[in-house]
Amino acid sequence: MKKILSFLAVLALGAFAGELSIDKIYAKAPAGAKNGAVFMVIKNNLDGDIKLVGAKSSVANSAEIHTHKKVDGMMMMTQVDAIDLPKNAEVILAPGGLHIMLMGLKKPLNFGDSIDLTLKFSSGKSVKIDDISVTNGEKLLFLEK
Ligand SMILES: [Cu+2]
Repeated sequence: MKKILSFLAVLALGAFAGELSIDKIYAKAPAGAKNGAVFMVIKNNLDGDIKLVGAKSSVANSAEIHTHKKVDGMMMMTQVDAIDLPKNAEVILAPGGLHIMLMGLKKPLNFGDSIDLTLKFSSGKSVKIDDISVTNGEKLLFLEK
């Protein structure tokens, strides 16, 4: 039986009716790495569009929103200002694509650790998520339902 990152946060954000759900959230950091990454699926069931505009975690000096872009035939990570979360859309943050980068880990993340992450949205609201599992990610079938 596979170990699955089970986590579901349902968030009511600001003036919008409805909710934003965050599912399948997990963190990953190679052994000894200075930086880590957090992945998740965000579904916008709010009445309007919203953006994810920032993040922070107590385990890292800062957190940035990253994506991957092909530069000279190689996939490179680049920072972006925000992630658009259109109404009714499901946005996937996954290895090789969008992710939250934990910059400057204060201590190494180990398999089985839990970390926190605060997500900041364009509505001005922030949401803190605790107990995000650290996995090595390798066996993770991220899109498995
Ligand atoms: Cu990154």
